[in-house]
Amino acid sequence: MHIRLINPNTTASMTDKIGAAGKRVAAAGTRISATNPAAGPVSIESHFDEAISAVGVLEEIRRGEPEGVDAYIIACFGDPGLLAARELTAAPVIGIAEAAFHLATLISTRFSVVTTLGRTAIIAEHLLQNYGFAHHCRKVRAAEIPVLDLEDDGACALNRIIDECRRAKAEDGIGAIVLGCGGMADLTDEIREAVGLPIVEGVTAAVKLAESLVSLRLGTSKFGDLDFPRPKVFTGRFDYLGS
Ligand code: 2AL
Repeated sequence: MHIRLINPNTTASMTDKIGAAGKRVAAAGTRISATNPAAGPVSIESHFDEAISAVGVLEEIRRGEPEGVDAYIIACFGDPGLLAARELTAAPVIGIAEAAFHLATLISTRFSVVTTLGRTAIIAEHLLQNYGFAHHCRKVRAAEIPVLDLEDDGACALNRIIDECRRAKAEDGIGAIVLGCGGMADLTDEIREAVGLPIVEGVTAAVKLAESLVSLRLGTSKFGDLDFPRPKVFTGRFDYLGS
């Protein structure tokens, strides 16, 4: 089976890291490919960044369809464009935040999220509410790391994340921690060892969920709101999206 990881930001080094993390956990026989949009923000850390990146995600889904991709993963913790992406394909589409939340509830009764910037904590909080996980999550914490520092300043960023995870363990009354950024996909083992709690990371969680859905022949339902969009004309620079 072919799983396509879509990094919604345009930083190729992060796309490579996300692809490598997916390959590390993929089953024999699973092909992992990783892409990012050609245009858009280099990192996603605001509602504006998310809205722009969602268009890039949808373009990547459209590119994947003729290639016969079996499942897609949206590898940014805001899950930008998730429901719209599901409309464009009959394959499963999984966001890394929803994947991590689902797995965290299977191994703990309460978890906290450790994300990048305090400013983006609200995005995770909205997702927890929308997905129905809010009462499983004690706290969304921020290590106050800009996303691209995960690329440029790995050691310092790792220490700050570990410190925040240790505070979560000491103060939140939790059994597990969810890492709140696709750019943290390579840090899970070091954080788990340093903190001594189960650490749920979204890219790897989503790969294993995608493999499960494809094995079970479960794709996005085309009955109801996730059916393919109704054919219509798109005007101006979006005319290529019309049919
Ligand atoms: C993210 C993420 O996962 N990738 C990105 O560019 N921004 N979200 C986050 N909260 O840091």
